[in-house]
Amino acid sequence: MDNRIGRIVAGIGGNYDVLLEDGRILRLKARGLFRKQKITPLLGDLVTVCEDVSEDGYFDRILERKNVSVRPAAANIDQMLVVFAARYPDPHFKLLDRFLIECDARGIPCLIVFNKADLLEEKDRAKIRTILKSYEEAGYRVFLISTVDPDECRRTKEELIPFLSGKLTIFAGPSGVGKSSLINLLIGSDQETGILSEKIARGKNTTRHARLLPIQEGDKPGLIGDTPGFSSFYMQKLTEETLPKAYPEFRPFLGLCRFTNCRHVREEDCAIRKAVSDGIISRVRYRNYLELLEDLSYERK
Ligand SMILES: Nc1nc2c(ncn2[C@@H]2O[C@H](COP(=O)(O)OP(=O)(O)OP(=O)(O)O)[C@@H](O)[C@H]2O)c(=O)[nH]1
Ligand SMILES: [Mg+2]
Ligand SMILES: [Zn+2]
Repeated sequence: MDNRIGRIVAGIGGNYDVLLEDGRILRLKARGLFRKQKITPLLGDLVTVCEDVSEDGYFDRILERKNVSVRPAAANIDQMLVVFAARYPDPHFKLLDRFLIECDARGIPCLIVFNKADLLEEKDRAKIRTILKSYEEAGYRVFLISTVDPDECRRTKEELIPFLSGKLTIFAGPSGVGKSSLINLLIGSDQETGILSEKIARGKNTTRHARLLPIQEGDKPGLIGDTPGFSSFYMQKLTEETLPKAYPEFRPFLGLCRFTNCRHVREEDCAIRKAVSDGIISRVRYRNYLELLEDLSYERK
């Protein structure tokens, strides 16, 4: 019998595909104490594998997790690559902020990708660039890419691959934005992709199950996770009080408002509002903040 560490790369109806260091993938069952403790194995979990030739293989221990994300559910993530379409479906910035904030609270860094740049008309392009800049100023890496235009494809690969090398990266974002298309472009795989329903420009949830795939390009091998699209995002780790701190570009101004309990909405001598009108904090991000604040006070009621 053999005992070693592997990583869960997929879960399929009670079985798990586990990637070993030598590159083999075994389909295993879960055994062991963690099941009594109601701990569900997650994508990305490191497990101790028992490969028994006389029996089906299994794993019996889950190693301590570095972090956990809820949607998509995964563990030990080095970073999220959150994908939105620049158009079709139009980007939903509040949803993006919800996602970024929850990841920040969980200690998971995020890269932001806007796909389908080929669909932008000249005037939209300028608009989206301004918005992208506001995310860059907030400290995020932002990429505007396309998976169909050949020149853009080459550039996309060149730009993204160095960031994926040696890491476990989960691709997340709404349905139909091109997560699977991008993964196919990056690793030449054959993930199923789906057309959008025309009327509402919404994806049809083509990817049903999350799976981690090896990416060999770059300096070191990495893993990238294709996941089903989401349409909403519930922030478990956030309250009205902690929301302002969740905006990195707000942090230098917190504590400078006239009122210590300032919510930065309509209060006088508000340092955040001043930074917005001075052009230091972007209006897009501030507007998202106001909407999220409203959502949170509504969710609390
Ligand atoms: N014009 C254009 N279309 C794209 C681009 N990338 C993907 N698409 C199209 O967008 C549609 C959805 O792509 P998918 O890759 O299936 O999207 P997904 O994010 O994996 O969607 P789910 O699996 O449902 O979450 C497909 O029809 C793709 O051909 C792009 O860069 N430009
Ligand atoms: Mg997909
Ligand atoms: Zn204020």
